Amino acid sequence: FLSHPEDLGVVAVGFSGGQGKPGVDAAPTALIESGLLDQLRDELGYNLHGHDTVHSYSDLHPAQDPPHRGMKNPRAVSAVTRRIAEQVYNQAKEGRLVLTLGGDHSVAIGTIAGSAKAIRERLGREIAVIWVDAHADINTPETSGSGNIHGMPVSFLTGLAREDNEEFFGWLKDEHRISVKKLVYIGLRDVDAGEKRILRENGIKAFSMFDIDRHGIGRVMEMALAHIGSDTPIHLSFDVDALDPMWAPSTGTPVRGGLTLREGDYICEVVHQTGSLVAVDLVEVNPRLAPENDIGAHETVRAGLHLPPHSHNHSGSTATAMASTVTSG
Ligand code: B3U
Ligand code: MN
Ligand code: MN
Repeated sequence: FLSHPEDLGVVAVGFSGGQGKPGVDAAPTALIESGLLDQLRDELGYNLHGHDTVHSYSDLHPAQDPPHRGMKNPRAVSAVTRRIAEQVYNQAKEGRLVLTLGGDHSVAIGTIAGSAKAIRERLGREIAVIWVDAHADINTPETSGSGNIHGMPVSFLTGLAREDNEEFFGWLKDEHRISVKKLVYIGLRDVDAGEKRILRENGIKAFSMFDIDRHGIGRVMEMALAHIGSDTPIHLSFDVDALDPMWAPSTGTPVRGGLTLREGDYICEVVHQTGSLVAVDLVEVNPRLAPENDIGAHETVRAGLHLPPHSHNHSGSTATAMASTVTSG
C-alpha cells in the first residue's frame, strides 16, 4: 500500500482538551527532545515530513465552550480534530506513513478521519483500526460518565455517535468513518458497562488482558490480523496507558495489569511487518504526571520512544525491514 514507505509524515499535536489533566499537551515536545525523530531518521532511515512544527492547541474559554450533550470542551475538540484530520490527510494522500504524536486520545478523531479519507481516495479501500488501550474509548456522549471526549473517539469514528452541527463533529462524513467490523482492540482492562454493551451489540472484536494471558501476545496478534483480513490498510492507535504503569506511569488514567514493554513493542513490530501500516498514533503520554518523582515521566517518555514503527526482522537489518513494507497496490 505504501508507495513511499521510506517517507514518514509527522503530525505533532499538543492538545489536552479531551480530558481534564494538563500536561498531555507537552508530550510531543518531550518525545522530540528525547530524540524520537532523530531515531526515526538516523536509525530507521525515514525521510521525515512536517516534523518541524509542533501544533499547540489550547481550549476555548469555558464561557465560550459550555458542555453539549454532556461533552466537555466540545467546540475546541471538534475544531482541533478537524484541523488534525486535514493535516493527516495531506500527509497520507502523498503515500506516506503518518505518525501522530498526541495529545490525549481525542486527537484520534482527527487522525483516523484523515487517514480513512486519504486511503479511500488513494486506494479505494477502507482502513482497519487496531486500538491498543486499557480503555475502549467508545462511549457515546450519552453513555459517558465523565463527559471527557477522549473516552468517545471510537463512537464518533464508527458513526455510533452522530451530530449534524459542524461545531460538534458534524464535519465528520462517511468518507472519514470506519466500520465496526474492521476495528480490533488490544489490551482492554477498564471498560465501562455501557461500553461493554456497545461492544457486544456491535460484535466488535476485542482482546483484553485476559485474552493475552490466556493465548499470549503472539497468538492474539495472529487472531487480530486474521480478523482484519490480509492486505487491508491498518491505522494503529496506541494509547500509552495500554502499557503497565510499571513502564508508563505518566499518563492520565493508569490501570494496573497492563502490557509489558516487550508486548507493546511486539504489537508495533508485527503490525509494521504486515506491510499494510498506513498510520500510527502515540497518545496520552503526560510528562507532568510523575508518580513519586521524575523517573516516572522519564520512563514513560522512554517507553514512547520504543513504540513507533520499528520493524525488527530476524536479520536485524533496517534496510530489509524497510523493504518488507513495500507491496504493490
Ligand atoms: N471510560 C472512562 C475512562 C477513560 C476512558 N479513557 C480514559 N479513561 N483514558 C471515560 O471517561 O469515558
Ligand atoms: Mn485511549
Ligand atoms: Mn486509555
